[in-house]
Amino acid sequence: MTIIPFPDRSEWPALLARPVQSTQQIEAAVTPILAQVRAGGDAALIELAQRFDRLTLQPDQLEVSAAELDAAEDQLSAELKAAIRQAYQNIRLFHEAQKQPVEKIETMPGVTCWRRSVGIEKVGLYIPGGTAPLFSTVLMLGVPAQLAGCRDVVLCTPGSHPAIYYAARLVGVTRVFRIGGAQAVAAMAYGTETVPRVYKIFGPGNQYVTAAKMLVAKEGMAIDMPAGPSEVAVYADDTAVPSFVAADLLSQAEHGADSQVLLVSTSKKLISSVNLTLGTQLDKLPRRDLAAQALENSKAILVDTQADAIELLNQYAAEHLILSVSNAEQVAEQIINAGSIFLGNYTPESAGDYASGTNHTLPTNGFARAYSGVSLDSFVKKITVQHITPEGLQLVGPVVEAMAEAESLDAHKRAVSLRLASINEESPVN
Ligand code: HSO
Ligand code: ZN
Repeated sequence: MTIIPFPDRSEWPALLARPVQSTQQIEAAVTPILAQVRAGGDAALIELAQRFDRLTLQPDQLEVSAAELDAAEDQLSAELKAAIRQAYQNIRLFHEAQKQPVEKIETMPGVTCWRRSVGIEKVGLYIPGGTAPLFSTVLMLGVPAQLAGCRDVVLCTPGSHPAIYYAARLVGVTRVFRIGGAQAVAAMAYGTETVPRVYKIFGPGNQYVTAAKMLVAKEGMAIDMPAGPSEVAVYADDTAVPSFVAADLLSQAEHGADSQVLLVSTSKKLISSVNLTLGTQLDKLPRRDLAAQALENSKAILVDTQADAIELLNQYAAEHLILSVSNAEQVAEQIINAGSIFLGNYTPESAGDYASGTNHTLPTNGFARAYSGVSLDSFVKKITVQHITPEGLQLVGPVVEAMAEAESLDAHKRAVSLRLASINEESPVN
C-alpha cells in the first residue's frame, strides 16, 4: 500500500476520489443486449447464454426446476447448511425489528392520517455466479423481501450453485432462472415468455449488470441503488492489532481488482506494521492476484489528529468503515457518512458480510453521503391513508379553502365548500 504522510487538506479530494469508470463503452455494449431481450424474449436469452456463457439451453431449461432446487440440499455439507441457517436467522431477527407499527395520527380532531407498509408485489434479485458465487447475497436480499411480504420474488443467476439454490429455498424465492449478466436484468425489466416482469430489481453484479440496471432505471424501473466496486476504510490507532487490520483490508481487496481499500491512522508505527503483515497474509490467499491488484490502488493515509481522521472519513463516505481505535463508539457518533460501521478489534467486516444480521448491500462510491443500505424499507412502499369526519372537515376545510383560493384552484376549494355546505344543511353551492 502506498503510504501518504500528512497530506494537506487541499490534497484530500484527489486522494479520496474513486477511479472514474468509463461507462460509455459498457453502455454501448449493453444497450443492444437489452433491445434484443425486449424484442426476442426467451429466444434471445437462449442465444445470449450460448454467446456469452457458452451454455446450450432448451427453452424449458431457463427456469431451474423445483426438483433441482430441492436436490441442492444434498450437495452441501451439514456444516455449511447449519451456517446458512444461522445467518438466515440472525439477518431475519435484525430485519424483523425494522417493522414499524401503524400509528394513526389525529392532526386535528376528526382528521386522522396514517401510513401502511405494503410489500412491492414483484421483485427481482440478481445473484452473480462467477468466481465467488455470492449465496450470502441471496439471504441479504431474500430475507427482507420475505419479511416485506413481496408476492413474487424472482431470482436470476448464471450457472447452478447449490448454495444459491439452498438459500433461495430458505428465503422463499418463488422462481429461479438460469440467466446471467445484462440479459438477466433485461429479462426481469421487460419480462419474457417465461420470466415475469418485476417492479424493482436488486443485486450486485459486474459492470455490465450495473450498466444494465442503470439503463433500465432510466426507463422507469426501480433499482436498489447505483453500485460501484466494493470498498472498506479502516481507521486504526495503536490499540489495533496489525494482523487483524491487514486481514480486514485483504477481505475487501479479494473481492476484485477494482475493490477500494483505505487505511487511516495517526500512528506511523501501526501503518508500518500493517503493511508488513499485509505482504505475508497476501501470499497465502488463493485470490492473491486479484487482492494484490486492488492493493495497488489503495492508500494508507497518516493524519495528525483524530479530528482530521474523522473529517477525512466523512469526506470519503466509505461503504464499510471499521473503527479499530480505543474510543470507537465515541468516534462512531461523529461519523455522518458511511454505509455500515464496525466497532473495535473483534468486529470484522466479514461478520456483517455474512452473518451478524446487518445487510451487506450498501452504498458504494460515495453514495453513503445520501443513500442507506438495503433494508426492509427497500422492499416496501408506504401508502398514506386518511379519514376525515364532518367535524374534522369543519376544522381543516377552511384552511384548504383559503389555500386553494390563493393558488387560484377553484375546483379544489369547491370540493371542500360543497361538503361544508351540506354539513351545515345550507343549499349546496352549485
Ligand atoms: N463485502 C461485500 C459482500 C460480501 N462479502 C458477500 C462476501 N460475500 C459487499 O458488501
Ligand atoms: Zn465481502
